[in-house]
Amino acid sequence: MRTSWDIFCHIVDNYGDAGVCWRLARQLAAEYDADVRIWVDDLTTFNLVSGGACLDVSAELPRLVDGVWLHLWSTPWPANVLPADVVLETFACELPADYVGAMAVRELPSLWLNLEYLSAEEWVSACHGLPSLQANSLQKFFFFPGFNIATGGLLREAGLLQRRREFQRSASARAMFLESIAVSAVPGARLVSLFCYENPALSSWLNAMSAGDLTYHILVPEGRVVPGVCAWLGQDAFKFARVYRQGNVAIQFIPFLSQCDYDRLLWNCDFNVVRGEDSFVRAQWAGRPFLWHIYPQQDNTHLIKLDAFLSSYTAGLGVDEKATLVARWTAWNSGQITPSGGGKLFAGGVQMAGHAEDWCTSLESQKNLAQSLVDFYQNWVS
Ligand code: TRH
Repeated sequence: MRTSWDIFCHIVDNYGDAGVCWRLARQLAAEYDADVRIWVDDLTTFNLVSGGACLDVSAELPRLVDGVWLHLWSTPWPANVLPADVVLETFACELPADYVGAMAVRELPSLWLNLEYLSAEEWVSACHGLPSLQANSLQKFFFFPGFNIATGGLLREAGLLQRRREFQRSASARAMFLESIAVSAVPGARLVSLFCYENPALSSWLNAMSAGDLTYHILVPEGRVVPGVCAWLGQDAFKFARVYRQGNVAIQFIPFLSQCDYDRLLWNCDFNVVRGEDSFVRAQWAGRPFLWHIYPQQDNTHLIKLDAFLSSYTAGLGVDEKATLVARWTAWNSGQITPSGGGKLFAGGVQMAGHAEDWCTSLESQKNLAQSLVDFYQNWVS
């Protein structure tokens, strides 16, 4: 019997909530023969991230897309929905009360999991998989993605790294991809993708790169950093495909890509600036040096998360490389001007490129998040 899954996705802001849920839903359906429904409360954002899964957002739902039933999470909650075997409440979104009530009265109650935010902090391993008793006698389990085997792991589709490595070995595949997004690489330039939040220090970093001795070709997908980049270029607006030059920096704006194409962009670039959660993970699977713009939180609590990741990520680096990387990531995330040597910021260097691949390989031996969820359910049932 196929296991049924309901994934509840409340889109708080940006694209990460939709990005994580959609990726996971498709993987469960494609690789684990699961019957998956995804309940989404903001179809416009979801549409963008899912590459147009519901193109006409007003069209009738539910609809089967990539093996997943896409539903609108509407209020009031429809009375006739029977809960699934496994219920994923993502990022602490609150499930409809009627649905929770129905979970409790199933013959075998649903397994209720709260899929948490990603963090490398130490306490995560201790809390992963812990139950919390709810008012209706159901248990809710905290499920933490993470970077070690005591956590639920990271989202990683079957064969992803093999596809990535083949792509990176094939000059023609890389060239064809760039052509498909109307980018012609500037000869001799380091290719960089820039997907981050607004940053008061952006212009100081771009100044340093443009005055440095390396050449950069920076690709900027549509998003929150675009106005800052336009301001640095002295442009009120931008045109896709046009190459804007300033000193040693060439900049091109590109449309928001499908998740698959965004992966290829990361694989193609020598250096990636990523943010939030999902693009941060995909940059690690790309095996290329990167800079993480962490999602800013109140009272700078995000800096604790940043330090936790840095201490794992830099563990295999030499003292100097570690100090440089930590200084740059911390400065970027604190909105400070680029530390000295900023012109080489995105170069990475051979050593950093090797480190990024080693890090990816070390994570590869971990169970992926979808598999961990499936195993958790199997253990719970038995
Ligand atoms: O967009 P993000 O900042 O998202 C989130 C949310 O803010 C969320 O509330 C918060 O909890 C979380 O960060 C930490 O960054 P993220 O997570 O990287 O999500 C971006 C998604 O967009 C990811 O799935 C990749 C995808 N993407 C594309 O599909 N195409 C693109 O061209 C780009 C640039 C991104």
